[in-house]
Amino acid sequence: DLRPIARALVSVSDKTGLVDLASALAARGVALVSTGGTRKALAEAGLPVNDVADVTGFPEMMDGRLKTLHPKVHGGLLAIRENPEHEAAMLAHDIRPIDLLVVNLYPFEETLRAGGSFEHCVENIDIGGPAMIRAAAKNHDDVAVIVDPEDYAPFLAELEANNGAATLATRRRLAQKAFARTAAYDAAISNWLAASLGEATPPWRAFGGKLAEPMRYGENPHQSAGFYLSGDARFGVATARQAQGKQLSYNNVNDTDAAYELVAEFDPARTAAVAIIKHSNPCGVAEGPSLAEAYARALRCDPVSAFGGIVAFNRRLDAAAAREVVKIFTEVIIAPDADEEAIALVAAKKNLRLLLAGGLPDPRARGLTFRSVAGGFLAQSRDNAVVDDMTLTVATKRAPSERELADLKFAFRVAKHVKSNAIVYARDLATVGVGAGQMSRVDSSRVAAVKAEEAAREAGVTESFAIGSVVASDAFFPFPDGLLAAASAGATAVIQPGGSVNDKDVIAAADEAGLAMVLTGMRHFRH
Ligand code: 93A
Repeated sequence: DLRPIARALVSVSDKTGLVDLASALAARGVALVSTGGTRKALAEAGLPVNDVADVTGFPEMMDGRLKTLHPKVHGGLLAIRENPEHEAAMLAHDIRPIDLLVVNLYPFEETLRAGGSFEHCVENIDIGGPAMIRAAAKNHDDVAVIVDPEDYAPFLAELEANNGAATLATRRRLAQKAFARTAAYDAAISNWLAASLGEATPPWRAFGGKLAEPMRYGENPHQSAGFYLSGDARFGVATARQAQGKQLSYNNVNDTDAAYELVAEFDPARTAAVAIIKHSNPCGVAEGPSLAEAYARALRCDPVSAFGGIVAFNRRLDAAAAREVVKIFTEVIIAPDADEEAIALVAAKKNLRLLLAGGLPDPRARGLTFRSVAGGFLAQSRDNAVVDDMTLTVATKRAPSERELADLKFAFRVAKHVKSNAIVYARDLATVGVGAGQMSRVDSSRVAAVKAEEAAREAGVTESFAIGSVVASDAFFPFPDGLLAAASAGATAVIQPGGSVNDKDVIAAADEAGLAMVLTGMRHFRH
């Protein structure tokens, strides 16, 4: 049985919607109590309202710093209604219950935004308001608390539907919102004080971040940085431990993350796989019968760029693979685990960092990713789409051969982890040319083709590695040019999302060039 609201304390700085709310409450016979400015606004609207000073027996004093901080107010908010002891205390001290609290706080954030002086900001720190809000929210079993004018109308509708009472579900929801408001309010005050003390308040505090590792510097030496653990499983849980090597840098962590997310696309139960990353883009990815062989094939794609790279393995690192990796300067190795012998081989390179993650991330796992923008941040769900789950449609007259199809899937898997515009040439389950981060898709196609030629030259082969390859594009070809560039470089099959208004022309051009083309219906932009 819900008790109708009989008495409300209303104390608001933002008077939006105040008179409408109070009129509706008064019409229901709710007795109103208010602080100075609020009381004045209600009296001017012709509404019956009591002054809180008459309730407390104290005048507002000290520039309004003391208005509601009194047992007659807080007792009325905190008393448990069906508790004999509380009831006795109320009786003994002439405390009357308050069933509804409507408060919005001194505009501290607005004062700050308007560039108020230090003293003016201090004066706008509300003390009595948050105290009442927290009291009422704690006692939401008996009291409803409203901190946002947006909630007035729905609340009145609720009273209408429940004979003047609010349901427990509503009171609990309002209590949650009330605590969120006081938490945000106090955070704004503490951030402002920290800034005034010359301490930067890191925004990751907002995510409950915990400093895992301070870094010497950020992306560049003049930037400061740290690696934080999010403290919220929705952002993923970092498990890697550093087995050896010097301190990780900001770029190391960023690139290692990219490397490991990419190699995790390859199920270790099916195949060994290796990814070599530079500046967060892969410069070589390959599957193989063993990690050592996969590494050799990945390295062949762009041995020049691989220098100083990050190497990720999808299986426990063995000695044969470790022996190959230490031959060239490498910044970081990451793997789920490592053999004793492999660890010893890596240990011979004092600076080389070895991270053991314990497991692989699940590419299909849901999660959130963030990026900062001026004045805020963007959040989005993780790109957890996997080519094996996509419906591939053959768009051309020629369907890909079995071998081409395997390479197409491989290439699309890799393209997901290449910055857009992404073009990936692959042959025999290894990348042979990667075009990343170009502003036009046709440029990415050209870059990837050049890379495939250079890789062949490095290997002492005259024919471009692109010949007989397949090509993946992270998004549709808007025109036939990019596709034709791939065909003339030597690719025989194409995988891309499709969905361009020019698909017809692009498909016709593919047919003309004898290409087999499959559409995924899903794109993998990555910026
Ligand atoms: O200065 S306070 O922290 N001291 C108080 O006891 C107190 N009680 C309510 N500020 C206090 N308030 C705040 O006054 C409320 O949170 C509200 O923002 C404001 C309403 O004042 P008025 O009704 O005079 O406009």
